[in-house]
Amino acid sequence: MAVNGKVIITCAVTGAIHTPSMSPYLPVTAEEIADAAIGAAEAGAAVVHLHARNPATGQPDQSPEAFRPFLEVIKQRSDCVVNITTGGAPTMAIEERVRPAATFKPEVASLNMGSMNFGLYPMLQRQKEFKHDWERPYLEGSRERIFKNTFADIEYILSTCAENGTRFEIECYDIGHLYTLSHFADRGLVKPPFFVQSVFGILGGIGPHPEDVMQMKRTADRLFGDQYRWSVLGAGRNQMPIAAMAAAMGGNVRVGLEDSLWIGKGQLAQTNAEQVTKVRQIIEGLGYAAATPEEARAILDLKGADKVGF
Ligand code: KMH
Ligand code: ZN
Repeated sequence: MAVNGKVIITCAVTGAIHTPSMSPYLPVTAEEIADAAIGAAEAGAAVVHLHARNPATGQPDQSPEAFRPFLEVIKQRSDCVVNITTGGAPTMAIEERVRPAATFKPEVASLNMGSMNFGLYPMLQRQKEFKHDWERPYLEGSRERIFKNTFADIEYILSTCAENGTRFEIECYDIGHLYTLSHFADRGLVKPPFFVQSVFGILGGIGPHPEDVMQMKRTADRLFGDQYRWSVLGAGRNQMPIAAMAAAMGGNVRVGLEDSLWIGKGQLAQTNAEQVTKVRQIIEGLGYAAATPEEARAILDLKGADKVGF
């Protein structure tokens, strides 16, 4: 499935799962996010998946104004594919979540394929001290919070971005989400090739067992045949094992501090680029090569960096 032996590495540099007290290396300011994205691209990531944070508190911030400064810098300094989150954070309303993608019309935006529990609270077991007031309630609140992505929410994102030529990183946290994608494909609301990002190891979604990875791929193969491009991400300590498993099966991979703060057991990653370098070594060890941004654009049928709104 790796097209011409090329594997697309996506790097998700900060996200909305981890909080600043968990790692001093988590990018927070626009400058840190831009540097992290550019460093990841230089290390071999063809795609950077981006969230924004409040520079003072590190709280997820989905205002277009928070995205603009790093989008402009990344565009000046790198030809990587920019992918803007529409997931934002589970605390946000759908109208707020779609605004950066609607405003900046990126080549790729994320699209989450189902409502689910999204358990961040187990991280409270190792994180006892917090720098900012919002962090503990944010993690604690995930016990009863739903990451809401109803059919209407998905339709709302698709229709809001419909005229922009943006394609989607379709986040599937369970087998059922593949069937939801199939439903939207049948209705003609998403067009192939589908960039399916299968997510393993989030508490509330499918687990990280090799059988889970296999079943995700088998089901996607059956539903979409050659009409999709498969990518995986493993949360936390599952990041590299899942990437290795999927790369060996011809899949594409996602790494980055959004998904895991670690580079080894008990060892924090100091940069996103470190994780990209590590996964690139795995890919090259298997006899594949990291796709360049231009190769990724061809594989995913993207509109091109000259057609974005930033
Ligand atoms: N945080 C990841 C598990 C999004 O931004 O739309 C999935 C994600 C969601 O990246
Ligand atoms: Zn994300």
